[in-house]
Amino acid sequence: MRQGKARTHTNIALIKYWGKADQELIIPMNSSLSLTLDAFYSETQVTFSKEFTADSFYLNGAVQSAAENKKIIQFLNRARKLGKTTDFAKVESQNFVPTAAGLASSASGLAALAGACNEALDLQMTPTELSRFARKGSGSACRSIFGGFAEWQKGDSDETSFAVPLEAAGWEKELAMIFILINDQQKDVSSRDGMQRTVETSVFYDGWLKAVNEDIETAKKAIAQKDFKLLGETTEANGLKMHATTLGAQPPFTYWSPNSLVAMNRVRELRATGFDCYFTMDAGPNVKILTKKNQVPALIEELKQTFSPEQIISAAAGPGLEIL
Ligand code: FM0
Repeated sequence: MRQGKARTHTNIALIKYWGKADQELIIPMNSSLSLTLDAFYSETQVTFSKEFTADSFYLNGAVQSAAENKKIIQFLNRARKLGKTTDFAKVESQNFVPTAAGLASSASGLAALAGACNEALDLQMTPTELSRFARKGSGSACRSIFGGFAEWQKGDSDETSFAVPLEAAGWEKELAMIFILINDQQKDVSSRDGMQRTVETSVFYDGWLKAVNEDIETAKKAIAQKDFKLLGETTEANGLKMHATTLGAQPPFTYWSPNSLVAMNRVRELRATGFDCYFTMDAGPNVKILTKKNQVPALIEELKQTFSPEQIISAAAGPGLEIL
């Protein structure tokens, strides 16, 4: 029996990954840039044993269905190949999310599984190799190997597509992200399906590709210069461009719900009154607000006029992969 356990934190993209050039290896169409957070994380233990007769996957103690197992089993197959074993595995994962709010993340889950497999099978991967490995489980997972800011450099092959940490001289510690949880719409198009549909059918996808490289460069410049306004404006605009592509897909779709728009408008209003705050959204209705840590208490007070306290969660920059 061989066992490994790891913890990784969720990351939120400021410049989004949206579209795959290679479905099997998860090579993206564009580079992306994220901030790893401290508030949400996964702890995953994997056990490989000759005694098991099948792979199994438990999330927060509950056995998962075949559909949820698919991603995990495909990933375990890659791990077995690298570790030259045919043993089945038991994966036990805990998601630490402040509320049951649909923030369970494949990014932190698959990154933790990559770290756990590395330990269990003694694969001795470097952080770069772990990022490549995690990428093949879920694209955004490759960025959660690192703390703080990370850039997933798209590359054009398995070898060249991985995340790198972005040095910010500690600036990330001054930043925060406030989550506004919007629960009024079921997530009915997964990020995986949504991005594929967009790449294949959206008449706006070319516009996305045209814009995103420049957004990455601008965001990196903003980080290097500790220019919050530039980083915020670039983040907000990039997220809106990603979401615009979904409206041009066939069939069209959107991740926005009425209350997402309420939250976005609130952020614009608060900005007009002097707060440093910008929003972004992923493949669901929640709105995430990039701000400065020292403005979080006052911002939360303001947000409570529109949203209930349970809908508001704040996070600061978090660490990279930890072996447990
Ligand atoms: O995180 O098909 O990693 O850059 O969150 O598993 O590779 O779940 F909503 C946009 C994340 C997509 C942007 O997609 O997809 C981002 C998104 P997979 P993911």
